[in-house]
Amino acid sequence: MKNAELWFTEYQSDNLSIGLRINKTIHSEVTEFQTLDIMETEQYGNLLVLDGCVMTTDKDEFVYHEMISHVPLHTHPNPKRVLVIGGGDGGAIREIIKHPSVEKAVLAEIDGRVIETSKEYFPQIASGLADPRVDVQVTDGIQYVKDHKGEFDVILVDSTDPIGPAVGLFARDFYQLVFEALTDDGLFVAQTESPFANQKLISQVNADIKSVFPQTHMYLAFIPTYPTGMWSFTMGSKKYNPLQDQQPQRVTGTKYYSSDVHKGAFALPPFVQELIKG
Ligand code: AG3
Repeated sequence: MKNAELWFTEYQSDNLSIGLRINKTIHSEVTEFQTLDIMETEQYGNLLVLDGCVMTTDKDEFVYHEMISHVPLHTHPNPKRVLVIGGGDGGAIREIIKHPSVEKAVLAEIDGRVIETSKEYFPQIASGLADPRVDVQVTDGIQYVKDHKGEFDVILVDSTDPIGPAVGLFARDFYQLVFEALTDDGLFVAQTESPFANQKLISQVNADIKSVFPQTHMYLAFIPTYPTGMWSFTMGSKKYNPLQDQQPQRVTGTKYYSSDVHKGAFALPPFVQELIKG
């Protein structure tokens, strides 16, 4: 017989949960900002959990990290300076530095423990953090963008849900600061939750980004371990349009991203269009 049945459950809402069978808990701590747990799951390899929410797993992380990175980086014709806010596991950074044009990638993560434990237990995800072009800053992302006006071609907001340390990253004032931290033709992408589970939030975020950026575009990806599996990302852009200005694929070996997926990701089902039509 196998060992006793241990399950991790994320309660995604009052009425919804996801369960993953776990072999063991590898690490658990309460950091200055949140609870942090790492478990070994039967289905998806190692699992990173912050404040009870699935952040990433070894086996499906590629979807999220490729899609949050390669869509904006194949929209901008020549991205040189890129900033990631949050994203302490390093997955977005790993994808960003695959782009030959990138000269500098800054990670602004508020919780240094996420970075340290990811290096230890998710070495393939955190691998890019050691690259000489990468500047790791353990700092508040909001303060970081305030202090760096006009510096970045692309900014990615790889945050947790809008609770705890990430609340301020889902606010109009923050999008304004992101706008100001970008170059004149810059663009940004934020992870913006599930069109099934977070409808109000998506409508609000879309309206807020629209009020700051000349262009707002939403796209989708399928992420099996996130609430409902259907996940949205929202791009605010000063100049480039992700479809009209789409660049030929510059990175090889992607498992989810392709030029066709890039195009297709912006095709939104009518019920999703409805959420952002305001
Ligand atoms: N950032 C987005 C996680 C949101 C998932 N929400 C949830 N499980 N309720 C993930 C960080 C990956 N770099």
